[in-house]
Amino acid sequence: GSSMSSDEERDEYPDGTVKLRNPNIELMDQDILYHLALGSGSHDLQEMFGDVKFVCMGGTPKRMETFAHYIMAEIGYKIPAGTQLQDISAFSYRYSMYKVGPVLSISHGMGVPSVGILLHEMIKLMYHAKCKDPIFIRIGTCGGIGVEGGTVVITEEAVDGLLRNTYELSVLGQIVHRPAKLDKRLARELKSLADPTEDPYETVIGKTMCTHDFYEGQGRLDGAFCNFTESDKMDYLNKLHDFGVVNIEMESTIFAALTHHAGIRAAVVCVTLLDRLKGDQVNTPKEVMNEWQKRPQFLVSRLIKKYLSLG
Ligand code: R2B
Ligand code: URA
Repeated sequence: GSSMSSDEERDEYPDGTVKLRNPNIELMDQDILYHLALGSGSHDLQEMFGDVKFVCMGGTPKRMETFAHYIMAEIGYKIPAGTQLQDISAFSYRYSMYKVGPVLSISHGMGVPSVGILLHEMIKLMYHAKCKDPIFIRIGTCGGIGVEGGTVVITEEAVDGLLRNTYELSVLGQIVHRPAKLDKRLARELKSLADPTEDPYETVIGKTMCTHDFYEGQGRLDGAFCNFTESDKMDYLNKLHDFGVVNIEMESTIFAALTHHAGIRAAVVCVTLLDRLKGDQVNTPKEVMNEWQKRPQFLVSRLIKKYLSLG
């Protein structure tokens, strides 16, 4: 897009539409987006989604429904009187998707495989709908490292469990690596929208570690299994801390890698549910956690409003 700096090469058509790096798709007479309950043959995807500018994703259907209603009020979007926001992907029974004008709010489930399937289909949806310069943002939860519960963390770089800035998968029996790059400028812009005097919590920017497991994979002592000691755990978490890792979650590497590969600007904004240097169990009261989960939404809403008023 026009706002790209030259050092971050991304593949994108000059008009801002999303490039599919797969020659097979345009040769197919229709493309079924199975997990979204949508298809290029059964739906007019350009008519339905052509105006989308922001694709917001988060783990749970409830949070993303709440975000859809919140952003609707924030941007002053009106739906016809007497109608309600509908879950567009209800009949997939997999993900929930809400559309509020230029904003999509979609649940992605837990972990790399779940968000990966969704990303393939969302990137293809952007392509079929001919969306221009869409921005993808993950609004999530995470465990913090050395920050208080309720802190908002913007990811500057996603790393895997071996601290590599990459997404690794096997394809046809071979290991493939994709750089887990996020848009640094977008991350800084989000940080600039935090309000250190008004927001009663901190917003920080740092590295995010993405794991394939919540328990052993995140160095927890409280899973069904544990073959390491408390001091092994603390050595590891301290090493992460020294490396600049501020939070741990389960989707950021693939989210960064697939959006980057598709030439889509993307950001990850999560709220910490606890400080992993102090414990493993998530024991904050539900009401408090629900309040905390709105914090990334506030930040992303400020970004969306800023971009929409720029026209
Ligand atoms: C954060 O929270 C979930 C695990 O509890 C997972 O989806 C993640 O990244
Ligand atoms: N999500 C994670 O992946 N880890 C945590 O510790 C909390 C939420």
